[in-house]
Amino acid sequence: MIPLPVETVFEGKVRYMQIIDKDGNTDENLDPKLSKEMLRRMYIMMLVTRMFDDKALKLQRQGRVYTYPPCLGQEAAQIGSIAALEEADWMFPSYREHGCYLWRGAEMKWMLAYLMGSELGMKIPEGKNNFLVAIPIATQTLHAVGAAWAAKILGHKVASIVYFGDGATSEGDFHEAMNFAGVFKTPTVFFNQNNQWAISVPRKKQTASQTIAQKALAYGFEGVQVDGNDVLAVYRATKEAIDKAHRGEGPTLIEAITYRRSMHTTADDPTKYRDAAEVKSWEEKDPIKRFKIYLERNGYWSDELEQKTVERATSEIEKAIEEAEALKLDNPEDLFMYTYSKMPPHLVEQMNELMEYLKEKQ
Ligand SMILES: Cc1ncc(C[n+]2csc(CCOP(=O)(O)OP(=O)(O)O)c2C)c(N)n1
Ligand SMILES: [Mg+2]
Repeated sequence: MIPLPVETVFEGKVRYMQIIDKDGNTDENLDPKLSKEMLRRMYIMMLVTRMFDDKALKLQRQGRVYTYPPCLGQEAAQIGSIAALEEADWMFPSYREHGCYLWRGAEMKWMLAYLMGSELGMKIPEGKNNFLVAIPIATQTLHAVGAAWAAKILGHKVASIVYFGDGATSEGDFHEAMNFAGVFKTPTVFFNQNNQWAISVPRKKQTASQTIAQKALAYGFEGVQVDGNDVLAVYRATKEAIDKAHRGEGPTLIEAITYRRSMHTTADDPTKYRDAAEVKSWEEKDPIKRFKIYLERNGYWSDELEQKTVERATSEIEKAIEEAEALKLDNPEDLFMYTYSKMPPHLVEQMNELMEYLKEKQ
């Protein structure tokens, strides 16, 4: 057989990383040995994310916030990855990354204001390199590659991380972004939260690819699988990818294997399409429980600290709700503003019609 030209030989592989298993046992060689303060901060933020999530869901059920996408079970994937960023790195979220926003200093009051229908809630604090929530699936992957490419051209040591789901990997935007990132070696970390479902479409029907991580190989860069419910493994994989991006060595795709334990959004009923037993099996791999065992074994956590954290977070959340609800959020005209410098007549007509209707309803 005539040998292939060297540049066409393919020897791709995807590695898988886990550090804490489901019973809290640790792989000593891989443990990133973070400081007690950092580990505590990560645990606290995972707990706060879960409490915020639980409360937001309840508020939606009471008609006090609109549609809400829960992140129950994905706390390690979110906090482990975002904790690996430097302040100057850019974050491009989808709509489920409440934990990432909290870690990056977003105020709950504004996060809730957004969920209550105010665009004010999406005002990013000055100097924070956080991007806005992206509802159109996978569009943010292109933004993240663009920002990373700009940083590279400017010679800034800044990377971008982009969050997206398993379903997003079927979108054209994702493939364009991956291709661009590979060709231009942009400092981008593609962070996939493979939570096994895209609304009611299971992962198996989403792609014939055995893993999501291996998609990176086709675009000429590394793909890694990580236990997405293991906060230390997520941290380590992301830190390696961010460091690599900072060194100018190009992009990485991380597939964090996790599970969306709650509904897709509050507009969805998952009991119609998935087994309760499947959900139960993922409860046993709960990311918070596992990390707590690790911390307790190292003497870094106690019931007293847990109680204090819960008390503090409860009052923080209650205060944020009060403040968000006190904001004047009702400017229905805003629906029609800000797209055109001069509003076209059909929009003026629709706006007037809505305002008439609301006046009559009062
Ligand atoms: C371009 C586009 N098509 C369809 C939708 C409707 N939609 C909203 S979420 C979603 C599923 C996304 O699943 P996945 O990427 O796995 O993310 P997850 O919600 O599981 O975090 C779809 C199809 C959308 N928002 N944008
Ligand atoms: Mg999904």
